[in-house]
Amino acid sequence: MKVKLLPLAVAAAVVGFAAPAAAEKVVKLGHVAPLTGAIAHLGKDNEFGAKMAIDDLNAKKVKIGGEVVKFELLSEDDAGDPKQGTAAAQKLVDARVAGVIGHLNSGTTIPASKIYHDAGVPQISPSATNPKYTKQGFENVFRVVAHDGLLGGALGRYAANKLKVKSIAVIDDRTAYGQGVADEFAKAAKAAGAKVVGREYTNDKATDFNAILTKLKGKKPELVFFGGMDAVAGPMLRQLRQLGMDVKFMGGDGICSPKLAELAGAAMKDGQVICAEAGGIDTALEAPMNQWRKRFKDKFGTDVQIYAPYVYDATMAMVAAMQKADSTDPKKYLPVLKKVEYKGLTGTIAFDKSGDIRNGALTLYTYKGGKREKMMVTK
Ligand code: ABU
Repeated sequence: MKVKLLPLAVAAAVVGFAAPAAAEKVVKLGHVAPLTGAIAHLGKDNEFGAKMAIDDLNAKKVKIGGEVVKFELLSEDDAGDPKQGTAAAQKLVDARVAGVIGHLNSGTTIPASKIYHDAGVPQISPSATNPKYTKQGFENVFRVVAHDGLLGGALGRYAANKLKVKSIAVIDDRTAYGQGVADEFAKAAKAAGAKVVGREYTNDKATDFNAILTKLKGKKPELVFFGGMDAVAGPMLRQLRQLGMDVKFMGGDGICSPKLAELAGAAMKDGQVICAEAGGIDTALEAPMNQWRKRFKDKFGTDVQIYAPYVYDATMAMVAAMQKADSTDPKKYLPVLKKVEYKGLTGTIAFDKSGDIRNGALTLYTYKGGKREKMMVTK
């Protein structure tokens, strides 16, 4: 007797069981940030941005190459340390990720980029701002925020032209980011007529600044600029107050978090601190951004710190390029990513020849009543 085989779906309907869902193709995406240590709150912020993007993409059941893709996030902790950064990069390359969103710090992003470059893995940093990252001639590296040349330059001009300060002291934490942004700030402030009366150095783990602040106090600066992160800036603000130094305090995106107000406590006076995020949105994008921030808080139980929306957009732009190329193979989607024009939460993600964001904006903030307050968006 000849047995007639029914297609599986028909057979399932006949005998009353559900047919298995169409097979999903798993595509791994890497994310790296410091998830431990003094700036773990910023690393978690970035990681949550990546998780939100992956969950949204998986809910949409994105089809690439005729298959539904299930994105899997491989999130690594580099603790903000260059050596751990390269180890994390190698781990992701070995796991055959299709792309990487990260790292958070310039000091980890730059050395890790060589590993991704050699492996042909596209990398988008959502927050590393040192210009060197995109100046290496690597065709696989991108950044969705403005670089330190723009950031430090705008802050330097603001200090001299708008705040009209004449004497400035500059401190940096000797990291790739801190040193770079402080140099750019000093260059722009001097060009705009201010005088740098003192230059001091610390490190990204320091908590005691009495020696350098006492030295600077003698030079009577009207403003102190700090190139470094919020975890160091907070205690520095407390010690400035203890020393009776009534100065304006400026810094780049690394200090520009809601957490800074908590770290500085009552030592931070209203309007004393001015910082800039290396991104900014037009008024038309404010409502969707606010809705997204609410969704973020509902999902993770915490407010956005700085760059979670940029991580989200970086992930979405990478996947938009995969969809357009109809492939998750880096060789096929990288050329499309170079030309991507993804309309995201933070604006249009499109890159220049070196991989930097086109038309990168900056947002200046101050703090009042312990809350970060937007002053202006500038391009
Ligand atoms: N851009 C500020 C923090 C990250 C970094 O560039 O090191």
